[in-house]
Amino acid sequence: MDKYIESVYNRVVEKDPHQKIFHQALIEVLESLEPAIKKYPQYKEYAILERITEPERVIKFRVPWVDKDGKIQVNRGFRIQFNSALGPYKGGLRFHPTVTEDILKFLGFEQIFKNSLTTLPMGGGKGGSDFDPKGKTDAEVESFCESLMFELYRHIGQFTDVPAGDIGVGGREIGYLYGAYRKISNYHGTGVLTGKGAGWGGSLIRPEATGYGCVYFVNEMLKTRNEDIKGKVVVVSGSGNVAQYAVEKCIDLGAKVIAMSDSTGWIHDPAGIDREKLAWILELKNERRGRIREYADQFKVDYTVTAKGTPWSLKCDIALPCATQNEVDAKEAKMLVDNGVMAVGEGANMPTVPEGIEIFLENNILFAPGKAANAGGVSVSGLEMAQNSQRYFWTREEVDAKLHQIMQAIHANAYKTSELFGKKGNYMVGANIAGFLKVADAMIAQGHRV
Ligand code: NDP
Ligand code: 2IT
Repeated sequence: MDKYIESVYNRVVEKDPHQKIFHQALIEVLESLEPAIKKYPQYKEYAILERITEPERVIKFRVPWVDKDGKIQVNRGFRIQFNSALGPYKGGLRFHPTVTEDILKFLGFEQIFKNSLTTLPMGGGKGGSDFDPKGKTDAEVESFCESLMFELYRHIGQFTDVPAGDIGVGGREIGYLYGAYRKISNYHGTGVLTGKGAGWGGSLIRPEATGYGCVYFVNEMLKTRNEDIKGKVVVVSGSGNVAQYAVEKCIDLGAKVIAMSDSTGWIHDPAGIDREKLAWILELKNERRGRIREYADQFKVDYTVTAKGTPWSLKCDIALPCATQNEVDAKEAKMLVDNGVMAVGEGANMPTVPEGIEIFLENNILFAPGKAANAGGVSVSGLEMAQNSQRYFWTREEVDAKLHQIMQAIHANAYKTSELFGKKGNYMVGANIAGFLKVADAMIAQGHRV
């Protein structure tokens, strides 16, 4: 590794030695920036890497709330305001028991480059809590969201920081958060959160955007090899927001999805998940908040618990990991390659371990890194902000067309940049460098204090 890049990496590790997931995200980006740092010495001169790896602000706070038995519970809330060179901090909130400052720094760091790629004016941030919404009543979730907002409200705003959803935060949570924000501030600031309901300032297609965008990106990659997603066999992990709409778009474009999962296990439906079965899954997951195992009982297909393997053992043309970080290990990447996978599109953030990415790249698999492939979600969040600013809304068709256009632009930019820096077709290098250049140039232009 380049000495300068190594010194930046070591400095971060020495300061926060326990933030392993953040270090993983960092090394992936830093290593691929090497040709850009060599070509443009000004980035070293202006200490861009030293600055960009340090969040502008980390907010950490107590969130007390009342459970269904009237007992007071305490969780921890966070907001990492990582970089605002391109616009207000923008990024989701994650509610999951594994949430720590480490996880949110990884996600916030990735978000800087992802948001830069979208072409829209958004900085990077991320937040959330170790609160576990699973098994909680609506009233408990409401109590928690309200308490979180009692602190968060003073740090956010349409020109400051605009949170949205991520794991464990969907339409229900955004509703409670937005209600609390309005009540506290006496301000109908629709641009303060995205992922709102379509009737009160939300954008059409925002729920679908990440999944749809991921499939649009994969299809663009396939085109470079004169292929098309139509007729392809697809394996999807997860069964939450991103997975659900990735499956829907696959069905729309004529592909066959044979598997989905949750953290306890996965189903294998060789006949393919059709529209009717997908509607059943949406009701199961979004209304009844049940487990994917119930699909196996309902449609008489195989179900395997996670402890006994993952859907990556299935033969498929396309793999879409849409659950969480590090869910595809090196062994599983090898299995996918051996079984003939053609393309991998990361709907989730950093779902493939570094050795897994190496295996895909060595084998010339079309590999779309999360910060490019899943940028459709935050892109439509940006479009939601644009609509809010206009006090207006666009039709489904208009938003979907803009989303499609943005995903094509991200693909073209990542591809062109990979070629420019001598790694043609390596979308990881292309996306990292393309995302970085815009932010780095903005930081230089705005002076050494940003
Ligand atoms: P959801 O909460 O809607 O769904 C998450 C899914 O992943 C569930 O099926 C969940 O299973 C599974 N999952 C979560 N944690 C784990 C784990 N530790 N091990 C195995 N499975 C797990 O979240 P989203 O669909 O919104 O997010 C999925 C991924 O996509 C995340 O990486 C997120 O950062 C990323 N993303 C999301 C965007 C969005 O707009 N929502 C935008 C861009 C990226 P279970 O129910 O059992 O927990
Ligand atoms: O990881 C992500 O890009 C998101 N969770 C969506 C962020 C957003 O602001 O819409």
